[in-house]
Amino acid sequence: MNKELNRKLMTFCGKPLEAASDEEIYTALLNLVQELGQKNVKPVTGRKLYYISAEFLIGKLLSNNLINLGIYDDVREILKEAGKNLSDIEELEPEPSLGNGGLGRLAACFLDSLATLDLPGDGIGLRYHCGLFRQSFQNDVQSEAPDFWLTDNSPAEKTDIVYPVQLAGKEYSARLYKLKVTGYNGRTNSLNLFDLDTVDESLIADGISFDKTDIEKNLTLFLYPDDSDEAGRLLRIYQQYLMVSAGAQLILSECEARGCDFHNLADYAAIQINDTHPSMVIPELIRLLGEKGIDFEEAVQIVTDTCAYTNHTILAEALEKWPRHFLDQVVPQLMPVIEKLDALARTRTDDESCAIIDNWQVVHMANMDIHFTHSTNGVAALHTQILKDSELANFYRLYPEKFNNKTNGITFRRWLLECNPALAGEIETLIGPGFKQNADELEKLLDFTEDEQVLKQLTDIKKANKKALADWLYHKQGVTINPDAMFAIQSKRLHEYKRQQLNLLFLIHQYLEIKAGHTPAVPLVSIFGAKAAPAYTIAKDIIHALIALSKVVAADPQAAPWLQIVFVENYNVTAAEKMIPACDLSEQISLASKEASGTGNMKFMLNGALTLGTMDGANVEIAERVGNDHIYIFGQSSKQVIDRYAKGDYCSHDWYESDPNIRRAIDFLCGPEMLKAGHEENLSRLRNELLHKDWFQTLPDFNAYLVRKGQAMADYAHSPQEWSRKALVNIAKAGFFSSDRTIAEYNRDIWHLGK
Ligand code: Z16
Repeated sequence: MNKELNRKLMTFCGKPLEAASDEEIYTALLNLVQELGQKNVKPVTGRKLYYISAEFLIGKLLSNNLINLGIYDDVREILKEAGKNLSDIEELEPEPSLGNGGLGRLAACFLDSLATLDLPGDGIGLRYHCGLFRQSFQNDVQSEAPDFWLTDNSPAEKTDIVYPVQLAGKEYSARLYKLKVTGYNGRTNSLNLFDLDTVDESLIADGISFDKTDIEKNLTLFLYPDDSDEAGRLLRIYQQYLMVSAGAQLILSECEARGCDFHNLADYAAIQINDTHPSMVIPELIRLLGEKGIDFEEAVQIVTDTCAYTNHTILAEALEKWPRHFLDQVVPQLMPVIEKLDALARTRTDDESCAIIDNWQVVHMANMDIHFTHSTNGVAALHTQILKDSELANFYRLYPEKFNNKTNGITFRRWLLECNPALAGEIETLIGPGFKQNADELEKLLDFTEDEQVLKQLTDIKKANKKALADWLYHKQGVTINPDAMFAIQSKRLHEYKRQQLNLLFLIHQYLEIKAGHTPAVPLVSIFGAKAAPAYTIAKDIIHALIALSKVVAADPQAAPWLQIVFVENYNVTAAEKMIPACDLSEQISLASKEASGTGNMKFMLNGALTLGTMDGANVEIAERVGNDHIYIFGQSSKQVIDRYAKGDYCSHDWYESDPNIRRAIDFLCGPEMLKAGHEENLSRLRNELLHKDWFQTLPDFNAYLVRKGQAMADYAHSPQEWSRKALVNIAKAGFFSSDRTIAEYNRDIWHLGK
């Protein structure tokens, strides 16, 4: 194998490896991976899945492909013999950040698991020219720049396949690009990405702003352009329709080629609608089936049997609704269909809250999904329960049989084998390689919970990962952190419901306690990674406050040895792969009921961090599996939160008045030290928000958070061995959170692929 590989690489390089540059080797490796992946393309029989999603946060592909093809170690050795370093070559690869966060990364994990489980399942999405913006801190405030990822040897291959798409009455040509997705010991599927040939990157002006009216040139420039003005919101509808119309045409033509006569579409295709962004695929398919001569009623049945919908949030702002005149303008050809669907839905219920077009002429995409698909699922047990009990209770009464739960998962290939080879190697030594394909085998690790040598080994691996993170941070940002400290990490999108501000208040409290002579049980390095939506002012203020606080603490010789705060710039998949293996304490502190699932929580657990979290999303299922002695749970329950919202009498100012710790921390935000380190405008806006609004009930959970985090720090300091034992239990119990399990459940209950 080694010889053959070596020869192949040299052929692709056109010269001996020793003489090739890292760029040339990178291109050669891409070719190699593509050629080998191609061999695993398999014919499709029976039903095939199309996972339609506005986001696929795939991250770098090279290493992942090498691992899934089983040649990572061989390639690394061959390069090493030639004096080359595979990680230098990995550095060259641009990261495709075609997603915002959890939803996009979930889609990428699902593609990996589909291919690994040998299931026929492709993705359909958009070929954005720039992924999520590149974040930097200018004057300690977030600034956004475009993130071009398409290089000359982009792995997404251009095809000759082009579909016509009507936007605002004008015809455009959507071109298909194909990115191969190779599973671990599995098959190769495709991620189908659509784009217009006419899109013009030179349109991008200052930062990430551009002329939003010139559709032909701007349609796929960015992932989710700023939607704070009307032109931006319209652009989002243009993007979505390009994706679903081209996607629907692709699905119909592939099925027809396999013998489908369209009446039996549901025997050939299963379509999963990821949040409401692809919802227009429902009326679009009905419209296209109409063109093939199928009447409305039958088309509705076909589409309902083919499509299923996943809900990823209960936050109202994320459930898309469009003023009807937007749709009239962009997709007039869909409006007659949507009107008929609305009329049909109204024959099934007279509950106004279930209408598709409401009395104010607003079109509710999620309502259309639930009426006209056969399955609606939530993404964690608690989330699905809340959908049934409150958010979608009216729909649950109407269609109880449609509702089901599919708890999220993550691919262990990227989030263990690739990002933490030392831990993966140790696990393999202990229990053999079976866990790579059957994650439940991780439970065999429970045999070692009393084995001191194994526990020590785990501690050493964590320590080495912490040193590697410290080195990486030093090179990237010039900060020096203490690898002997406890590392607590909160990395996820910046949002008030995720409550980075609660962590901020804790850190202020901790600083003030140190100043008062109360040193903590262990030095703490508190690490953040988070991007804020460009128009989300308070989120940007929270970033600013954390950076200002980090400067205050770093400049204080009394506090600096005990507390360090680091905000990692431009958090993305690549950064996550460095940070997660180095974490001791995983911060999952959303307001109970608000985080639908979370998937970072699973990645940290798998890499041997203990969770400090609320009873929210999948944290609940983590707690259930590891038991209360192996997780730090705190705060209000989702029921208490929902009741408090229902009563409507939460007043953060009362908490400020009655609790001296809260008052001290909030006042510090605008005290002299912070004003010297930061900007008054940002800091006082944040203080006012906490004092007078605090929509996500930070203050009622403040003391419980203090106590629980203090306890975690004391435990960590008290016995490294006991901490390591708890970490081992977490790893052993992580098997359930493999996306292989999630995909197997979708297939069993919803898709029935290949049948
Ligand atoms: C997103 O990332 C999520 C939900 C949503 O409606 C839109 C986007 Cl872009 C996230 C949830 O917040 C998170 O709890 C969940 O784990 C993730 O989707 C995957 O389901």
